[in-house]
Amino acid sequence: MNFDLTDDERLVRETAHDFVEKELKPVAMETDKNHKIPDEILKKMGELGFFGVYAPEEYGGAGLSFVSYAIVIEEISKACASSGVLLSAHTSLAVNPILEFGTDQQKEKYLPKLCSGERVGCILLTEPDAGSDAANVQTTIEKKDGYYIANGNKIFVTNGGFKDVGILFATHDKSLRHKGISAFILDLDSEGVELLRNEDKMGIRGTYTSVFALDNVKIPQENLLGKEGEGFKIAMDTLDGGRVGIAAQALGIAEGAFERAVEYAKERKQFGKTISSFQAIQFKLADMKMRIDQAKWVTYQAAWLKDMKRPFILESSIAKAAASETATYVTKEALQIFGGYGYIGEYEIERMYRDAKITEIYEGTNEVQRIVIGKMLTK
Ligand code: COS
Repeated sequence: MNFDLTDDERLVRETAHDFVEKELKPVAMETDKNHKIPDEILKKMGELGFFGVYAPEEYGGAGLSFVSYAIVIEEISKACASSGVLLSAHTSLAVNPILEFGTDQQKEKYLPKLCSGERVGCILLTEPDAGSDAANVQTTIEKKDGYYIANGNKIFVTNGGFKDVGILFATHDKSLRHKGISAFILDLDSEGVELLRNEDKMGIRGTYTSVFALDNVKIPQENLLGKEGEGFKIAMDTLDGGRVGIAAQALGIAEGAFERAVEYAKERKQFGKTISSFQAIQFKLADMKMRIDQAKWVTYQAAWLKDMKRPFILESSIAKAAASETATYVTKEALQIFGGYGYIGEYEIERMYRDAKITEIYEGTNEVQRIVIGKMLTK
């Protein structure tokens, strides 16, 4: 068994780490306060290749492994969970389905601008009545005059506010449930696509979480992704990869909070000693570290299995649930170590605590992950 990263994976970690320390950390607080990732940060992440880490070079990607992609998300999320999920949703939920299910023409048309960061991708799957029950999609699609026509509502669209490119899921016949769904590449500047609002949220406040209405949106036939009726399979396969991205994001949040808690415990004095000398604090740090290392290896394992093109549905759900529960646990304990200072937000822990919670919810709640794990174990 070899736990070593490849040279490329080590290099991409160094590159991401360097960018985080010099450029991302200094603006992470303002990103949260202003509800916006600065444009220069998006531009720099594009130049560094972070928008297309594992897409092949022929489409403008960096041509690296899925493990490299997880490492980039992890490093970035140590400082800024908003930037982490922006990249994760873009890559896993838009670049990946085009790569895996797209035609050559679709790849040539959409991937270069997505991989450079010129356009930001998203997924339009969730609806008011189709959240965990993803097969209950109510957005309709019908063929008319050589086009597909979409009508319906989509919510919780991470990155939707960029209004660039989305992967849309819609049904030909609701009674068929998952067998009636198709997937499409949708240009979000198409007529009839209305961005109703970007939600105000508890955490990951630098990202857009958008609500759309689709009113007789004309989609060219060549934008069908895969075959008609294959949409649910595409959604599930897409989410399998996406869950590894969220695991990496959660892992990064946990590691970022842990690093700050250790530093603070070694500086903060009470009763004439640093608080790190108290066993109560050391036990907390030990428990946090144990949980982080467990989350780390299941996340890397799931990413590696995807690189090896081996089945990884079980492992991706385990990684997502384990890492997100680690993130909420570790940020809670870190905040406790910071005491009152953690609560007023002076030391970033307050933001990390808020950012962590969503990782237990999006890209399949942890209850859904347990359904997937349970089904895999008993089928
Ligand atoms: N990966 C690949 N295929 C999967 C899958 C997965 N993780 N989960 C289910 N499938 C396949 C099944 O194998 C089945 O295929 P066949 O029709 O060939 O047998 C098909 O999908 C339907 O499966 P199932 O009957 O289990 O579907 P359900 O409607 O009961 O839903 C859950 C299963 C709950 C697991 C699914 O709806 C889900 O993942 N929900 C959460 C959606 C989500 O994450 N939303 C957040 C989006 S954030 S952008």
